[in-house]
Amino acid sequence: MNKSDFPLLAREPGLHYLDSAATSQKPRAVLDAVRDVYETAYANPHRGAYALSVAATDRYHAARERVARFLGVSDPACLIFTRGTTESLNLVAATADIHRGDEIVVTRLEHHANFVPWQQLALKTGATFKIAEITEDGRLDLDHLRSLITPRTKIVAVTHVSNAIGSITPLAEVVGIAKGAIIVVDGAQSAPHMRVEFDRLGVDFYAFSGHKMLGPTGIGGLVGRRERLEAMPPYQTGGDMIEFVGDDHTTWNILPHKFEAGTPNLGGAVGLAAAVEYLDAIGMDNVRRHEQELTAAASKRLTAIEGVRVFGPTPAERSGVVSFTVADIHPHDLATILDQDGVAIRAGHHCAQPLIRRLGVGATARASFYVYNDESDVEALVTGVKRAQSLFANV
Ligand code: 7TS
Repeated sequence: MNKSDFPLLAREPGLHYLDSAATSQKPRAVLDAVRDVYETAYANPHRGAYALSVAATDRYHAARERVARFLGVSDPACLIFTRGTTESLNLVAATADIHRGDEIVVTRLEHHANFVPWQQLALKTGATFKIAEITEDGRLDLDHLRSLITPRTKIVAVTHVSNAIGSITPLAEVVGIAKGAIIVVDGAQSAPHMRVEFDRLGVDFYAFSGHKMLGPTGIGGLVGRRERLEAMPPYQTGGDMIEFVGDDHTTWNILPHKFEAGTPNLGGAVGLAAAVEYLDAIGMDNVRRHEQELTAAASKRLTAIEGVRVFGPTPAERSGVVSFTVADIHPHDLATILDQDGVAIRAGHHCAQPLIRRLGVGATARASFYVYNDESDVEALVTGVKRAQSLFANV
């Protein structure tokens, strides 16, 4: 956990990057891996019989196997590479077998990417769309979720970790409550920050984004249970995903190719494999512990400031996110003032408008931590918030 592994952070020693929930910085190992594959093994995977294309194909497969191992997926063919969480969730929603009278349950904690596709599918099909609410401290209300589940519940879409307030969903309990339904997990904020073993989760689908876990943009994935993936129709059609194309019909390639139409993102996949290698070298339990320490310290120090309200459950039940408001200062103004101190946070609704509405605020300020953050970032955040208060006190 060394800032010097991250070229951008090393170049900008005055930067306190606290927006890793939006996207993470990249270690040199990832940048080198991407460059290396383009310089030494670049051709279109699966296409050519020539040695270079075989090398590219091998790199692509090896990347899939490496990422699958990181996520506890024993069958790498069940890991579909996509552009990221948004595409993965849209893939599941677009191919889901949903009809009028079926019921879809989402939660109040969802990012728009795991809310809007289901809402729109319900509107299109005539299915019923239900929202499981949260407790006062911002955790999924399991009793309310239980009350929504009926024999007609086909889909339960739930985030593993809220990007807006950091709440961690107890997936084992959700699985117990929602048995019989297809459980779709948004893992965008869990894959980067905690140990995830898909095979043990008991869920049907798990979506994640590479760029939030030290990898490149434009790569991510969907992990699914084999029987579910086999039963689903393709999402996109075109090159590579076919077995046979007749004049009047087409048959599909085997997994994972059935869901990977078109030229794959070789550089992205190789970069993501290097990212998970880097995370594994730290150890995901250490990543989680480190973030928890910083989150707890930041929450404690911010809460001690008059006028500051921190959202979400206790740091132990939260990932590395501190979402807060400061009385009489709009989060956007706060973010602008912090930026003058080199502190980069996000302000707004965090693509979770249904949740932010429920919290009764228009927006929050959000600081999010990752492997390269340390106490100096917490210090800069707290100092910046105090400076903003003194600036506003004088207007
Ligand atoms: N789901 C969650 C929980 C997320 O946090 C995000 C991105 C997405 C889905 C979408 O991921 P993408 O890689 O497909 O864009 N979250 C944020 C955020 O909190 N600030 O900027 C992006």
